Amino acid sequence: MTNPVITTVRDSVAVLAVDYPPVNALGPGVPSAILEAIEAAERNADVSAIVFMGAGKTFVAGADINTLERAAWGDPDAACDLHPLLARIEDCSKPVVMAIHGTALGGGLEIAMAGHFRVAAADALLGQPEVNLGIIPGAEGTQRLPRLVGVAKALDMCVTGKPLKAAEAHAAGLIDRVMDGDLVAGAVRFARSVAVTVRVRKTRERDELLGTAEENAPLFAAARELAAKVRRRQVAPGKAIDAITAATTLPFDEGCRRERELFFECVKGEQARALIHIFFAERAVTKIRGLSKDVQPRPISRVAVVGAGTMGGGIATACANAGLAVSVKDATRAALDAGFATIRRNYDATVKRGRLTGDAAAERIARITPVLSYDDVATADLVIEAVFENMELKSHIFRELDAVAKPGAVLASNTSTLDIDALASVTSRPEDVVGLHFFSPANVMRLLEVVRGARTSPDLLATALAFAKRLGKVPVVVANCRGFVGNRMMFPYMYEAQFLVEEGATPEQVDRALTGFGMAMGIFAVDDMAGIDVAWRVRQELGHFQDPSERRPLVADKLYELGRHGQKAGRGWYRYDEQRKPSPDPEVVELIKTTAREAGIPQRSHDDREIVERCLYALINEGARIVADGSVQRASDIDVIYANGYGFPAWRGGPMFYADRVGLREVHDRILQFERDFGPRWAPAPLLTELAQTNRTFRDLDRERS
Ligand code: T1G
Repeated sequence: MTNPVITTVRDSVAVLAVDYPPVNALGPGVPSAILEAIEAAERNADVSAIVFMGAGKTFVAGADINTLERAAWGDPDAACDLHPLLARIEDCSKPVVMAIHGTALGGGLEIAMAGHFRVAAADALLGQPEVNLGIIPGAEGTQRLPRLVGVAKALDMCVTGKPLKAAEAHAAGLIDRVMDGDLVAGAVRFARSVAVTVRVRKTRERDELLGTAEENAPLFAAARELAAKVRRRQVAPGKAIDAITAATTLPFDEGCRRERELFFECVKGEQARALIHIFFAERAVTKIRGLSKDVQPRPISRVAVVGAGTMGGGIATACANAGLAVSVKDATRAALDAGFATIRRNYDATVKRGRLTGDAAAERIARITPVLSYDDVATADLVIEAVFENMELKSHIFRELDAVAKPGAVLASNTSTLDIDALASVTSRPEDVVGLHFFSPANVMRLLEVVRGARTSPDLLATALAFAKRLGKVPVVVANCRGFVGNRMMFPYMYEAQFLVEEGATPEQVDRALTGFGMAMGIFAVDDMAGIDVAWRVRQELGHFQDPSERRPLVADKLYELGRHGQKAGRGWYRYDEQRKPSPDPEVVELIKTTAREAGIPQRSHDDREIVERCLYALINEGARIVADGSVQRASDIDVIYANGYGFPAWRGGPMFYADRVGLREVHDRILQFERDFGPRWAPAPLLTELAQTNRTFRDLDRERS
């Protein structure tokens, strides 16, 4: 291995650059190379100070998550101990200046905090994102961070995992200076000046911000509340709080030992496995079989959205937030005005919540141009159709787009159910057509299903992936199958929940069991939010329940006919007050009972286990069919879809990973039992049977195929 640390000397300052692409993570051999470079610079009589930085696009982005993964799966030695390195940096007799650009995350920030000074480029990000991986900072971050930024800020950073921008980090005391201009030159100048004038302080000896027990008690209580709110049911945030508590009550070395214990408790836990799985699964989604890295995406600078409704407005907002100029077209002035007013209202609400300044909101709104004609659409590099879910209307629009769009423009549809190939076929350029299935609210939800048509060209696909990244979304490429992937799986899950209530459970009991499992929302609450009418229409579009022998849910159609269309109507499966707070509705309970009586469905009680198993195994069984028919490239793609678009708890790793962890044999046996009890809708997916019988997991399958 070539030395991952490059040392150069500039004006008697040693500049140490970690060069370990792609993100300078602390892979095997990197910490020891840093340590050796520090010692060599300390020994070098021509060097008066040291600048430490990252080569390429970033500072150190943290511990190597590959080794953490190995540790999580049973090899605790894989998680390297950075203590000797950090102590060596902190005890260095020459000032060590950390020069940060890109991201200093996790172990990267922990190294930075062991330095004597920190300077950063204006666009740098600094954070302890370990909770995203189900773990806590494991290299003394919980001990040094509160010593630099105080207990409250350290708690916030370690519980939310959110990084600070350079200016915020400066205000918080985490860095000494934000550098304009050339970072290395600035850092070298800074190092030369501190080498002669400033007494070096070790972070571990700075105890003045640690507060008293009395001062800290309410901070810890608030942090636990925050954790319960933003990271419900997750173990790591509580352990991070425990570790920071140790920082305030124990001497530094003992605090570090306590942190290490808590770190290993997390690493060995099921949640770390699941969240690390999601981390790599999210990075795998853009590696598309047959799509070479050399395929260049088409440049996108102007976007046009056709349709100013909820989805169109959300997509336009997502584009404007990403700095793109976007026109929104609708057919009538009234529709356009209404759509634009909603966009404005949403921005106002964001400003009110303090998430955006008024100026920034105005700047973003100014990027959105409402238009009635196709003139602006004609100059767009990417057109996203987001009109009402109706084939005739969408085909009509695609014909118009084909006539006006410039050559090479991407023609995308935001359809959630319709056949992309059928839409492509009405144009003279099917290779330029792709589905971009956004999830509502489109400016918030991270998931983007990229629907690859039979003739979608490779560079168009690469363009869709690059565009998604630009919007900060997680794109998952799916085949043009009915309902695509997320919804195709959601329907059996939703129907099973409806069968459960028709057999005697109540919507709130089912929802409680599902949120108890960790789902962000119960399925009945989801149905009410998305609209009972929307689900009804999708059922018609997808032709569900055409086979008369198939058991079909009965109550949903009745709710639709009664105009109980969900939240927007103030009533659906639940009743909603002015604030859209749900409460159980006796009328619905009665309707369910009557319907079941008329249909002769026997009534009984259900425990939470049965509810969760029936709903989730319906989801997983369909997922197995999807993997088998190639509608996704890997099982883990489904996990990414469900964790980012359907409120599945990421700390359970997504539905396919969850099935693996339960054990595919057990899942399969239960499904066979359900088949005996409830009939052929529960026939196990052949792939599930195969994996269960050969004692393999979906994860094994992904590895075999990669
Ligand atoms: N380890 C190993 N590989 C990593 C990595 C890491 N820390 N970070 C990124 N990669 C790989 C990633 O898999 C992908 O690989 C490539 O780099 C580019 O990533 C002791 C316990 C840094 C902001 O959580 O947030 O430190 O797919 O596509 O959009 O307390 O990656 O190309 O083969 O995401 O430019 C804490 C995680 C670790 C940072 C860059 N650190 N990474 O984003 O590129 S725990 C993190 C990120 C820790 C200490 C502990 C992002 C990024 P491939 P990318 P990007």
